[in-house]
Amino acid sequence: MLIDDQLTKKNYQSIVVLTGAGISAESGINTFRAADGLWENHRIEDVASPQGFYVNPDLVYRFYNMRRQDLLKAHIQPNPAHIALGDFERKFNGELLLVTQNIDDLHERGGSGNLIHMHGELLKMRCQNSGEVFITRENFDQTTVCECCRQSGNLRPHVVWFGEMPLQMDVIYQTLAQCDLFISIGTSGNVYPAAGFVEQARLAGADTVEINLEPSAVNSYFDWHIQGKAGELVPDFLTQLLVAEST
Ligand code: BV8
Repeated sequence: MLIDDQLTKKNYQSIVVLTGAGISAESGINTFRAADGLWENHRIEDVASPQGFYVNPDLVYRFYNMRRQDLLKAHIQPNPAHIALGDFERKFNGELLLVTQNIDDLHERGGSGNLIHMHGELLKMRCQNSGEVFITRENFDQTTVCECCRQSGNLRPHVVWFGEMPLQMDVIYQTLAQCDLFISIGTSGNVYPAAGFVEQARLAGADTVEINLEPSAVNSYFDWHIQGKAGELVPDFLTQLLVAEST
């Protein structure tokens, strides 16, 4: 895979990587907007909004319990793109922040550490009364008792729904404001504020690269485009970046 030699000539010091559902597709996790996407079985507002949770909490608990049990199946493993990002984080001499829209744990299992789950995490639940967050690999619902309040009915998925504030936005915006390379991998660019990060990076003077199966909705904001599967493209791309950094 050729990448523009200009891109690898620079000695980048601060890289922000944004990932979306496309980076987990080759691990067997459905993307949202593909024909067999998650949303196809449900209207977004019914399963990924506070209103949907209020109207039909059981449907929403079931939706996330099903996705959690799917994620924990033995065949769902980090793919070469996740692993390459984990390796890159260890070998890159500059600063690297990985921001993911995904709520799976494949980046952690692929070795990434400096990671922000801006839309929350499937393997966590939150008490709406105390705000405390708990790790969970089990199903839970409104009958589940939280450890903090010792009563049922307070627990919800620790996931950011539409209309809710994504997590750690201050850190993300601060990092974007001083990055010199922004790499977007496997996202359709439909959901904000994540889809607007490329503009923030451009304002900071960063070079911008999109690695995606097809042009995203914000494709025109990127300097470079590498089209194809993340699992096939990301390892080579990051290797070439490291080689350029070391020369
Ligand atoms: C907020 C957790 C205020 C839940 C998710 C108009 C303008 C601006 C904003 C809005 C607007 N109208 C409404 C809004 C707000 C709304 C929004 O953006 N709506 C959209 C629908 C228009 N956003 C919000 O409500 C957000 N909050 O705005 O708060 C605010 C504003 C500014 C600053 C601070 C606060 C909260 C949104 C979070 C919603 N929660 N996830 C869950 O997972 O159940 S969103 C969910 O969907 C994902 O997290 C992800 O973000 C999104 C799916 O997007 P992708 O990851 O891109 O996945 P998709 O399937 O779409 O695309 C996959 C891509 O991969 C495709 O392009 C495909 O070609 C490619 N691909 C496939 N296979 C591969 C591949 N690429 C490479 N390799 C492969 N193998």
